[in-house]
Amino acid sequence: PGGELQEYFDAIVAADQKIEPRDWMPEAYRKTLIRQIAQHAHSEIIGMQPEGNWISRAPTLKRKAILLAKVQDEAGHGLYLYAAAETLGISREELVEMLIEGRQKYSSIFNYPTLTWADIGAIGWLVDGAAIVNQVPLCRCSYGPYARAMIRICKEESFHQRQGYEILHTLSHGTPAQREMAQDAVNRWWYPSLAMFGPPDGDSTHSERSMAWKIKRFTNDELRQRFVDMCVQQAGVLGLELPDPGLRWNDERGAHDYTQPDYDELMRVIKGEGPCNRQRMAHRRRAYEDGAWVREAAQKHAEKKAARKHA
Ligand code: FAQ
Repeated sequence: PGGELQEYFDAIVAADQKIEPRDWMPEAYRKTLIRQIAQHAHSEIIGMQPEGNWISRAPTLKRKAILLAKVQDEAGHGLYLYAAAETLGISREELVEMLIEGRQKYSSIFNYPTLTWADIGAIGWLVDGAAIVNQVPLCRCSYGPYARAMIRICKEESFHQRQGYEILHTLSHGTPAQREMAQDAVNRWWYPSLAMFGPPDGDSTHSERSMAWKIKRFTNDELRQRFVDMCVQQAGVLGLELPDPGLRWNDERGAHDYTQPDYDELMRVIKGEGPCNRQRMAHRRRAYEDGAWVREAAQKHAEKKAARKHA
């Protein structure tokens, strides 16, 4: 329908160049990007909760400072991403409201509880690890503002992963009880981390279109496989086991065979029935309501300033 404009759009995508906010784009491309970037931004903000749970209980002052900085980084990632979504013609206010009203999603992974300090290690190693595997290809996404936000985010995400890896390494080389705590955390976070990559390719409704538009560069299953292969080697160095008896190297495929996560569980968690969905949303809503006076004050201040300028 776009005729010449559509042709120009297709040529930019085919040439691996970037679509920028003022370029013409198909409505469905815009919608998909808003959906994915918003979901990504919400994940960063909701993702602050499971870790925030441990800031006051981190075992040393140094670890507390590191965790505090990490959670602040996540707030920053959320802001870069909301800003990227805003370039598509939607306001931050609308996006936040859609989250609060449950009309937009956030990642399934943040609906699981952080029961021990080792969970902070497992989140850093596995959840941030999965996030990096998913996000490095997004640095080459066809939409400029999203791709550029991803470059900064991936750099910080690499620190986050090292931070988690180091926590687990310390615990797994500590007392038997600490080792056991590290192993227990890995046991609980492994399959939910695999599920972060989304449904298997056959059930992924958006993959085909998003790949054609070069928003996604690899399918959900391709990235999941890459993550498994990476973790096997790192688990060896950590001296921890991945909780999958079916995990073994397949010479023919040049990759590890592994047990798939429970995708029915993923669907239940996405629909709001995970262990912490209600708690996460209630907390987010409360924070939004508690912040109303700040937004109102900022608005009034901006209005006064503008009135003074025109006077
Ligand atoms: N959770 O057709 P597809 C982080 C939905 S990392 C919830 O395959 P698509 C860093 C999907 O939206 C986490 N929903 O979809 C951090 C769709 O539903 P819809 C955030 C999921 O988009 C670390 C339906 O299922 N990262 O925050 C999930 O092509 C530590 C069908 O799926 C990103 O968002 C799921 N796991 O592929 C922060 C990365 N999987 O919208 C704090 C960017 C699928 O039609 C602490 N996003 N769904 O109603 C992506 O790469 C993609 O959106 C995928 C899904 C790969 C997640």
